[in-house]
Amino acid sequence: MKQDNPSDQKLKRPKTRKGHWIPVVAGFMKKDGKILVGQRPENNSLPGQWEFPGGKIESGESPEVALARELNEELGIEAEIGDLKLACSHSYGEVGILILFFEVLYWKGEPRAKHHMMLEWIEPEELANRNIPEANRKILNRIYRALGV
Ligand code: DGT
Repeated sequence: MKQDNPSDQKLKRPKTRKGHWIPVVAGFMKKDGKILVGQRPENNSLPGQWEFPGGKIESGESPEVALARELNEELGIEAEIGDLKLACSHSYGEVGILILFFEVLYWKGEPRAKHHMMLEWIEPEELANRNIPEANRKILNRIYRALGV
């Protein structure tokens, strides 16, 4: 009798599945006690919300490489990525995101808004008053702790 080969099973698995999870990286950049946030563009998801710079990890990238690439694309800087400070998950119905927040140790160049509507250095406490993604709002206390506030 023909046995099912486990690798055949794998091939049969559909590429897009309901309930899939997307890995995302974001950076904590600090300067003079302030943190850098960017306002998401109008033509994107979560338009106008204030986020930490970052984005989705692409196939084959380590989280650190993905974050350095995103910071280069979004801010035009060359950044050195430090430690993983925080991880959280958030479900938007059928799609979920897993966000890894890293400390950004140093960078070369002055951040420019190449992708965001606006960039701003803000006091960390100011995050509570901004329109921020629900994924961040629900862990704001953990974000403050990770930022050392
Ligand atoms: P693309 O190419 O338009 O899909 O954009 P990417 O790769 O720049 O990624 P993006 O920003 O659309 O995806 C990041 C997802 O994570 C998005 O659903 C928003 C969510 N998110 C929640 N909190 C944050 C945050 O603090 N920073 C960033 N960058 N994304 C966050």
